[in-house]
Amino acid sequence: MKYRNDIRNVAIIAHVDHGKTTLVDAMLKQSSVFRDNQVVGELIMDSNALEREKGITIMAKNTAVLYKGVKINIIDTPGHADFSGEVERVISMADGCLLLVDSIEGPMPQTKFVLRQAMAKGLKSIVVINKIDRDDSRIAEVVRLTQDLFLELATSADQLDFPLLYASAREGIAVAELGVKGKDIFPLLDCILESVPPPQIKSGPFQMLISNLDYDSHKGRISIGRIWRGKVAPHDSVAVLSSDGTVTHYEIDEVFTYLGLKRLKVEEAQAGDIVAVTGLEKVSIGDTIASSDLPEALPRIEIGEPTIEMTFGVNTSPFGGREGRFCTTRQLRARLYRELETNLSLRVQDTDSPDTFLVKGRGELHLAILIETMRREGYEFEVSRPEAITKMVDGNLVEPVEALTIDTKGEYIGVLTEMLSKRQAQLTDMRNDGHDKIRLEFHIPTKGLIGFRSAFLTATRGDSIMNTIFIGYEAWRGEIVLTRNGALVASEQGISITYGLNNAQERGDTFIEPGTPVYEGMIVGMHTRLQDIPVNVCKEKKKTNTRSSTSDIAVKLTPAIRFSLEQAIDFINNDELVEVTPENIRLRKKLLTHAQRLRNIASLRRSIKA
Ligand SMILES: Nc1nc2c(ncn2[C@@H]2O[C@H](COP(=O)(O)OP(=O)(O)OP(=O)(O)O)[C@@H](O)[C@H]2O)c(=O)[nH]1
Ligand SMILES: [Mg+2]
Repeated sequence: MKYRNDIRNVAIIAHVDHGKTTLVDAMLKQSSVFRDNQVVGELIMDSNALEREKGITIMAKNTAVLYKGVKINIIDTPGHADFSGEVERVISMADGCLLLVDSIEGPMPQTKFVLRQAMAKGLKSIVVINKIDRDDSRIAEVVRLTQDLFLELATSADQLDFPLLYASAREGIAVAELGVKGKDIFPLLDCILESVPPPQIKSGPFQMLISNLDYDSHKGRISIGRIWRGKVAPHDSVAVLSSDGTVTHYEIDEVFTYLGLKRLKVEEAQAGDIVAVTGLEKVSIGDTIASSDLPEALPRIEIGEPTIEMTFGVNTSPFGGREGRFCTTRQLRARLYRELETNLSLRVQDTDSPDTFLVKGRGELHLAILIETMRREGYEFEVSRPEAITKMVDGNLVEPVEALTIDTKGEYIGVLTEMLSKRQAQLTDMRNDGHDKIRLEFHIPTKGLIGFRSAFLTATRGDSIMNTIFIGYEAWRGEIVLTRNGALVASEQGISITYGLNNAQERGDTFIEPGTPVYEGMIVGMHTRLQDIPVNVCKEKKKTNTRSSTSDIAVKLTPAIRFSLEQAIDFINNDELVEVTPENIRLRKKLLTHAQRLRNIASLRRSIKA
C-alpha cells in the first residue's frame, strides 16, 4: 500500500465551547496562509451570520494549512449535540482527530460521543487539553478523566496509545509537556505530522464520497469530499451514484483544493486529498462520484435518527402574507425539501394537510436554527410545539431518552431536582468538587426536556450550564402533565395601547409594547393563573368631559417580556403556534376566537367522559 506523505487529514472534535474553532484560528494565523497585513479576526471558520451571533459552530467546514511542506487539511466540527449529524457527515474524510478537552470542564457527554465516532471510523486520536491559561484549570484531573474515557471506549489496545498535548488556543500555544513555556502552536502541528497517518493511495479509477455541498452563483453546485481512489481533473467524465441506485453521468468542470480560507483551482487532484469539484448538478451528500469507467459506490454516510418533530405550516394568522417574501405552500415545501440536501439529520414529511409539513431534527436548537435561517431568507410560516418522536419496537411504544448534565451550585439542587422529577428525570450521578461546584447527571425522556431550558435558566438565574445528549430509546414512561400559566389572549384586532395593556398587566405579564398590531387570538401575555383569558389590549379609556384625576395621564407600564425564537418555541403549548416572519415572532392560539376555544374545551370534556 502506498501513502501520500505530503498530506494529513484531521478533524477537530470536542464538546461545545471547548475551543475547536479558536484552535483553528491559531493554526491558520501561524502557518502563514494570510498576508502579513491581512486583518482576519477571531473564530474565522464560524463564517455564517448565525454562527457569529451565537458564538457557536453550526456547520462543519474545511480549511487547510501548509506546514513543513505538508498540507494539513483541517475539518472544524460543531460541538453542540444538536449538530452531531455534522460530525457524522464529515468525520470519514479524516485519518486522525484532535480531541479537545477543556481543562476546567473535563470530558463532557459530547466528548464521549465524538470520540466514539472517531474510534469507530478508526481515526488516530491526539488529545489536546485546552484553556491551560485559565486560573481555575484542573489539568491533572482532566487528564485522568480523559484516560478513563479512552479506557471505557477503546476496542483495541493501540487506541489507548495517544499523544497528549496542552494548549491555550486563545494564546496560540501548545506544549507537549507541562511546565515548558509555550511560544507557538507548532508542537501541535509537529505532532499531527508524526502521529496522524498519511492518507493511503488506492490506485485505480477515480472515486470520491461527497461529504459537503456548497453553491456559487457562477459555478453552480460545488461538491466537496475526499478522493479515495485515483485522481480527478477538469473535463473528466464521471458518474454520480445516488442513494436510490440511479447513476447519472457528468463532465467535471473545475477542481479545487483548500488552502486557508481559499479554494485553489488545480489541474489535477489525487487520492488522499480533500477537494471541491463543479459541473455536477443533481448530487446529494453521501453520493459517490466515480470514474465513468468503473462506477462503484462507496459506503454511504450513516447519520443518527432525529428525536424531535414539529410542524411547519403556511402562516394562517390574519396577518399572514404581510411581512414575508416567500409565504406560499409551494415555496415553503420547496425550501424544506431543499434543506435535506445538506442538513443530513433532518427529515421532512408531507402531512394530511397540504399546507403543513412535519419536520424532524436532532433537538430544539437544530430546528430553531433552521427556522431562524429561513426567516432571514424572507420566509413566513407558523410552527407548532416540538414533540419527542416515539415509535413502536416489537409491539412496544418507545421514546427517546437523553443524558442531561447540569453544572450548578448547591443552592439550586432542590429546585432543579423538583422541576426535573416532574419531567420524569432520574438522577444518575451527583458530584461535588468541594468548592460548591456541583455536577448533576440525569436520564430524562426527550419529551421532558422540551420547554425545560427556559425554566432552567430562570430557576438558576442564568448561573448554571446544561447539556444533553441522546442515549437511546426506552419504554414509554407515560404522559408528562406540566401546567404552564394560561395565556392573555387578545380579544380584538387593532393596535395595542397603553390603557389596554395596563389593564392586561393587572392579570399577568405582557409580551408586547404599546403600538403593536394585534389580532384576535394572538397571545399578548401570560396570565397569573392557569386558564387562558381574553384581554382587550386595544381598548381606550372612556372619554369623559371632565378630567377625573391625574392618574390617567401617567400610566407606567412594566416593560414587555420579549421572547427570542427559542424561548417562544419553548413557551407554547399544544394548542398554540409560533408565527415566524422576517420581521416578527408572534405567539397565537391555534383556534383564534374565544367562542371556538370554548367549543373545543366542551367537546374535549365530552370525549373524556365518553
Ligand atoms: N481562556 C481561554 N479561552 C478559550 C481558549 N480557547 C477557546 N477559548 C474561549 O472559549 C470559547 C469557545 O471557543 P470556540 O473556539 O468557539 O469553541 P468551539 O469548540 O469551536 O465551540 P463550538 O464550535 O460551538 O462547539 C470562546 O469564548 C473562546 O474565546 C483558551 O485556550 N483559553
Ligand atoms: Mg466551533
